[in-house]
Amino acid sequence: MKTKYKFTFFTFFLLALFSCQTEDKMAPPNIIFIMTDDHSAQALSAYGSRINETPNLDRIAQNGIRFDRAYCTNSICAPSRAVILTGKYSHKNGVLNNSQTFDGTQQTLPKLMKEGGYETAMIGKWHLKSHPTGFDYWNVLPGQGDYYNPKFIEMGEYKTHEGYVTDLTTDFALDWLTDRTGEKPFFLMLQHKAPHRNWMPSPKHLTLYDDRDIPEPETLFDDYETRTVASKDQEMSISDHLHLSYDLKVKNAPPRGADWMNHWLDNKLESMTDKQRTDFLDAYEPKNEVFLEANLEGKELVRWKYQRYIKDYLRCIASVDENIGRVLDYLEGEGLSENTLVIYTSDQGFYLGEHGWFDKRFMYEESYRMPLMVQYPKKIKAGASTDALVMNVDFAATMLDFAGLSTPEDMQGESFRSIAETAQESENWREATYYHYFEFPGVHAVKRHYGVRTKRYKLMHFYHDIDAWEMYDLKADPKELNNVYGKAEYADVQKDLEVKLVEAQKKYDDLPEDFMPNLSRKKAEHKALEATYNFIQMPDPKYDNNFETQMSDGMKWIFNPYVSSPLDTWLGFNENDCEVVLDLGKPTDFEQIGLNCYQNSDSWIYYPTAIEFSISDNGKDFELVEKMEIENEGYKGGIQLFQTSKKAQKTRFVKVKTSKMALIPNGRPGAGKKSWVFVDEVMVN
Ligand code: SGN
Ligand code: CA
Repeated sequence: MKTKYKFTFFTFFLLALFSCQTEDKMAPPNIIFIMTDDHSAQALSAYGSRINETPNLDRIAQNGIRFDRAYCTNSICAPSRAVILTGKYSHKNGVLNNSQTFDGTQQTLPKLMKEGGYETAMIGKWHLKSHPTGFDYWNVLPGQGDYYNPKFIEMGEYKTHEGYVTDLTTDFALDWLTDRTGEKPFFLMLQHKAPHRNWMPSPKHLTLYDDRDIPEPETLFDDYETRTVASKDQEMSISDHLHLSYDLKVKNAPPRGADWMNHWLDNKLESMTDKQRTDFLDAYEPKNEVFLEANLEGKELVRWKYQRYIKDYLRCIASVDENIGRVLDYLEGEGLSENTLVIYTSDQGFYLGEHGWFDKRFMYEESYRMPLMVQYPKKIKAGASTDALVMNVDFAATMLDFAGLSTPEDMQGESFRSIAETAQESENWREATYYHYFEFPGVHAVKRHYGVRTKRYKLMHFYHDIDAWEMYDLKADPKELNNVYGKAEYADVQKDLEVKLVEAQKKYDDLPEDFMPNLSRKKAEHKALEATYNFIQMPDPKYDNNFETQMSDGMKWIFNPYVSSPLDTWLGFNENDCEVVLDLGKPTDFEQIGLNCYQNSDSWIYYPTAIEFSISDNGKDFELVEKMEIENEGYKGGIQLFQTSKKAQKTRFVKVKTSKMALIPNGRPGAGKKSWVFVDEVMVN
């Protein structure tokens, strides 16, 4: 009797275990990770938006769980993407700012998914410069991508598509989902460019909101009292930094011609079909005429700019909402919903006029916080929400966990699967998030800073060219208008946050003083450090940056803390090509010669189209080592060292000559004008 009972129980136990395992083994969830660009939680009705409705996106929260305290670790595009792909902070994955190239050879989430048996795809905005790795299929926008008739790079091949970017991105995703064999579970990263600056709505939504005013945020006219200089010195204010033509679509905003940014909108219009352009101008021009006529000033002008900005931003979101509705409908129609984990998020938050701003970067709530909604009907209860502190660095571990795959030791994020499934956090879940923003000097002039946030408080340290602290009691002051750092009544809280900050920096191995020198004055080692040199063609005096030493002083970094503008660390060539001869002083063994170049195609700075590297014993008769042709993939920004192939050789003189792009091509900022080549440092190794 006893034996029989034992046997039955044991069999039952085994069977249960077996069926459990086979169920999980046989049906790991499909995963769709949907990420928009710059979509703030304030513009989602699931988060109680005062300014718009997002019925389709809200479905995800209604079907699943809404995270109310999800945060990014570095509030800017490429870095956030790199964090999500690697499950590691910026200082570990190598993308500290938007100008760095992602090293696609490192361990990433898609690679682990693929190894774990998933069919993987990446469609939409990528923005990491190097081509995607770890995906069975990829079709991505080059750089930021265009709203109208965008180019995509499909598995390495450039193709231009007629249409609107949010529709096209969705079409490509649905095509991929439809064409799969279905033998494996899928992992799809679907990443929309919208609603990124310059906020160009689809033809369908051009006049949406024309019949109403959008409510203004309470802090539109913030005076930054009690805050440090960091919030006063930024360059992302609605009043001063939104461009009337490019950002706000006032085609004939004065002064025409004098302001080169006017060309940006012209270029965008030029790239449209006739029908698209007519619809676009018909929507804006009558309103623009009224605006120009009114000659607004002061607060009235700011209010007008806010309305134009926010309406265009929300119009872009309306298209995202409809298109994600298509994806959810597809899943439902195909019976895939039940076993598909759908995650909706954005790379960070965004200012929708709060503090008088647009853009992101600061650790203040509006740009620090990410929307995050997750549905997976099989495991996640509908209509749940949580205030657990989660971060984008946790996403990779969480998705692996849902997929039943293990998380590598060196990933820094932690899985929040059980929080998603139960809406409860365990006792030892984190008490504080950790943040670190690096891109300064840089566009929008937001100072470098790091900080911690608990459920109630936030401590921030701005560093680099300042040393300034801010602290907020988010319960008493959710809009972060009252900096309480150093206030006696908060002394204990401050002490506690300071301890948490040190702990976090230790835990994530992020010690600001460790990497600062790398970004600044660390000398590169190479064999031309002592070289003298002569320019055969001279740099343009507009950027007079030490012609005598710049090319061989071992300094080749863009982010130089001792200068105000990043361009000040480069030599610029506009009329001429860069042509320079270096004398190494004596015959020198070398394997490679290289030239470090900078590109920022928004500022008319392009990589050369070719570079010739030559050598000589006497400084007169030069022999060509290599002529390097440079194919420019997608333009935009970056720093690259162009080097000859490795080969043991000897020389005393080295000549480097670039071939510049003649005129900037149509469709690019500054089209038809001369381009610049920016170089810093000839490297001999
Ligand atoms: C561009 C934008 C900036 C924006 C950065 C970074 N200017 O430079 O406003 O902050 O991208 O955005 S624009 O005139 O080109 O639109 S990010 O999403 O890539 O981080
Ligand atoms: Ca972004």
